[in-house]
Amino acid sequence: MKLLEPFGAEFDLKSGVMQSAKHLIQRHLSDMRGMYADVAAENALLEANNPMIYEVYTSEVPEEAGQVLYCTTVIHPGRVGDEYFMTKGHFHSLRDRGEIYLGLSGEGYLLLQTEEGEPRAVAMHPGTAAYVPPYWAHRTVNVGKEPFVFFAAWPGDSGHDYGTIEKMGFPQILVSRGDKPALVKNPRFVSGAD
Ligand code: S6P
Ligand code: ZN
Repeated sequence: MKLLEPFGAEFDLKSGVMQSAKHLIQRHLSDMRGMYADVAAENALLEANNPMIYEVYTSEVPEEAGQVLYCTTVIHPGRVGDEYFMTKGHFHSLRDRGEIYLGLSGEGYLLLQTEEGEPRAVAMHPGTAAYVPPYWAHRTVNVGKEPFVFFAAWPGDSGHDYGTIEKMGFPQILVSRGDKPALVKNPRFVSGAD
């Protein structure tokens, strides 16, 4: 067995920038078509400037059982219509793999759901360790005016299932009501149990 060398990776606690990042993933609105509730607002933004919604700095750890993967995610501030910018969201391919998030800067929410569409929401601030238990799909949302930045760590063999969320959406969405975040029913949600 070949041992992996221990190492320290530097990253900026406010911006989330990881110096040694293996990849920088940048997701624009066009990468998540159909995920926001307001179709007209989505189309208008796509035509106007197709904004960058979020960025992920990924580690160089191999995606194997026994390893612990980590990354930082930066969700930019903004909205599609009333709905705040968010990540695509996913289940882990191996459903019994959990995850831990640590809020670094900005204000956000972790939205979760079970396979049956049971929803939960956890507010995240700098210093919040938000726990994603096994079997819960997860998506993060920036409800503030600054970038929302968090660190994540999860088992190396988890994998990502985006397809199920592309079909279902999440039962709840976060929208701006009087400049404050409000959790409301997602009109486009398709229950997995149906
Ligand atoms: C990975 C973990 C996060 C997300 C990242 C982007 O298991 O949950 O690192 O990958 O926040 O979100 P998404 O839904 O596009 O992967
Ligand atoms: Zn995950």
